[in-house]
This record gives sequence, C-alpha cells and structure tokens, in this order.
Amino acid sequence: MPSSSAYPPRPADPAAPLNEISSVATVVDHPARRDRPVDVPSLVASARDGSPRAVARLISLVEDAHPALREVMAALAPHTGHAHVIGVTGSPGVGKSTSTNAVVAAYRQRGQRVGILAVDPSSPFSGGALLGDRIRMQDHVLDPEVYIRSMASRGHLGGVSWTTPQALRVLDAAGCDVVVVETVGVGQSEVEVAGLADTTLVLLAPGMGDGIQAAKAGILEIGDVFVVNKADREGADATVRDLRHMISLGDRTEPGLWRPPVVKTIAAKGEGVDELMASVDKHLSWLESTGTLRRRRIARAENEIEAIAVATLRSRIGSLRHGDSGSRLAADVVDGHTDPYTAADQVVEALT
Ligand SMILES: Nc1nc2c(ncn2[C@@H]2O[C@H](COP(=O)(O)OP(=O)(O)OP(=O)(O)O)[C@@H](O)[C@H]2O)c(=O)[nH]1
Ligand SMILES: [Mg+2]
Repeated sequence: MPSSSAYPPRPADPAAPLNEISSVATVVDHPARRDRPVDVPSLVASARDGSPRAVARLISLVEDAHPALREVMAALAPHTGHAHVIGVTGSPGVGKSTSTNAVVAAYRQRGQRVGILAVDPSSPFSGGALLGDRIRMQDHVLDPEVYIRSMASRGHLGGVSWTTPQALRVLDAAGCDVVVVETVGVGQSEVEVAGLADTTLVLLAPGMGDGIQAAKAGILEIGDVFVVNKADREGADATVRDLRHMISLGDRTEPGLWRPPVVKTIAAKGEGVDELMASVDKHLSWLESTGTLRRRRIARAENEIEAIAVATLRSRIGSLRHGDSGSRLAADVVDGHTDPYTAADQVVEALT
C-alpha cells in the first residue's frame, strides 16, 4: 500500500475480504442490519473462549454502533483491565506495520495472546488499509492467538474517541495480554490515539527535518518510547542524536518522571527489536510502580465516558431536530421571536 492513507478517503478495496467492508458499509446503507438480533451472552462467551469470529463480530457491533453494544459492554466489563495497550504512531510509511509485526512476533515467543487494531481515523472505509496490513503482518494472520482487525472510525458518532476504546475492551476481555494499536493516517488523530494507549511508540525515519517535524506535531510529548526505524538508511544516528537532544530540552527530565528512550531499529530485518521490547517492558514496569498506569487508565475512562455521553446527547438533539419542537424553535429564531442562545437553552433543558 502506498502511504495514501490520509485524504481523500480511499475507496474500499474490492480485493479485501468482504465481511470487513460490509461491516462498515452497512452502517450507512442498510440500517436494517442494526435490528438483527444478537445473542450477547453466547457471543461474549465465545469471544472469551478465544473464537476469532466472535471477537470480529463484537468489534463489528462497535463499528456499527449496534443497539446491543450496551449489553455487550456490560457483559465485558468484569473481564477487562488486563491487556497492556501499546500505541504505534508515526508518519505514513515510516514502518509502523512492519514494527508491529516484529513486536507481535516477540510477544508470541513469550506465549502471549495479542490483538492488533489498525485504526484509520481519516477514512470511513477499512477495506483498503486492511489489505496492506494483512500483507505486512502476514506472519500472524494464521495464528489463532493473534487477532488482527482494521477499523474505520470516522463516519458516525464521533470517531476514534468513541470506537477505539470499545474495540480495545473487546480484545482485552477476549484475553489479549497485549493490544497493539496502529494509527493509519496522519494529523491530530495520532495524538488522539496516543491518548488511548498505556505505552505509545513514536516512529521516525532518518531524514532531513524529521526531528523538527516531530516537535511540530506535538509528538515529542506523546512518545513513551521513540523508535528511529529504517536505521539501514543514512542519517539514523543523527536523527537519534537530534531526538535525544530535543527530549533533554523538554520538561520530562525531572527525577521520577519517565525519560523516553530512543531506540534504533531496522524493523524489516527484525534488528533492534530486542532493545525496543526491553524499553517497552521497562516502561510498563515504570507505569505500574509509579501508579501512572492507573492514572492513565482513569483519564482514558473519563474520555470514553465523555465521548459516549456526547454521542448520546448528539443523537437526542438529532431526534429533536426532526421533531416539531425543533423546527418551531428554528422558525422562532428566524422570525426574531427569540434568539439562538435562548432557543439552545430550551433544547438543553428538554434533554435533561
Ligand atoms: N529500508 C527499510 N525499509 C523498511 C524498514 N521497515 C519497514 N520498511 C519498509 O517501509 C515500507 C512501509 O512500511 P510499513 O510498515 O507499511 O509502514 P507504515 O508506517 O505501517 O505505513 P502506513 O500504514 O501506510 O502509514 C515497506 O515497504 C517496508 O518494507 C526498515 O527498517 N528499513
Ligand atoms: Mg501500516
């Protein structure tokens, strides 16, 4: 796949597996699917037993914002909180999928169950991204202890902040020890997805101005471990040096704070992956020993609650809009009988 994952949204790839595309397309085209009954208890039980099909169906329910989701999340709740969530972010083509593949292989060698979530916040289709990821992560496609899933997260109900945490819950409850979230696409969404992880890996490649680029994108603040991938290319050491320098200028050098290490890798050859794993392990120990893990997760849950609450309010406002009282209020504003602030107050009152 070329690194064209940003804009415009790419069309669904006709060669991608059908169920992946249809789970997205039906949201828009066939609302009837939302009414299909779901046997939540047995679906959840199958997912907990390790059925990839059940896990996939549960994530489709998330993507579809299916009415059964409330029951699903209630059933999953007691089984969550175990998985270490690792976010992988960086510019298109920097080697996120290749690195994910290598990291997942290392976890599999430790006998851990792994989930991989490729999130594309910029596209309402997941088909195109999936094909590329499947190729890059082909080492694991047939491994029953690895769940790979691409997710579209734009198009309904509020994007990344709404869908990704819920998909993470599914994978967590399904017994994953580790979930790797790769962000496809660029921009603010990288930062957003970093907020969902316990440990965020920021990937860079050697090249002019990469460091400056990183500082600009606010990426210096979100990285827990920096990875200079493609170290087989010229300039890797300079990029490492630049990054270390910039980190040392930041405010993360106080004692007790985590000082992000910079690791050099050639993901395509698996070089440097041991060191990367050691850094990730060390970060997890730090998270646990300082109580930061719990604090981060509480902050995450706050965001998640807010996203769901906002989505709920928005959909209620939506139904109001299509009702009589909505258009009456609007007409009053147009006719000068009331002002938009007063009208909005009435809408908010009606919701609560
Ligand atoms: N030379 C070199 N190439 C690499 C290395 N790691 C990955 N690549 C290549 O870089 C290209 C992009 O790698 P991906 O892993 O797909 O990158 P990505 O960041 O996931 O890309 P998007 O998901 O499209 O943003 C592929 O052709 C890889 O084979 C490396 O260490 N050295
Ligand atoms: Mg990728």
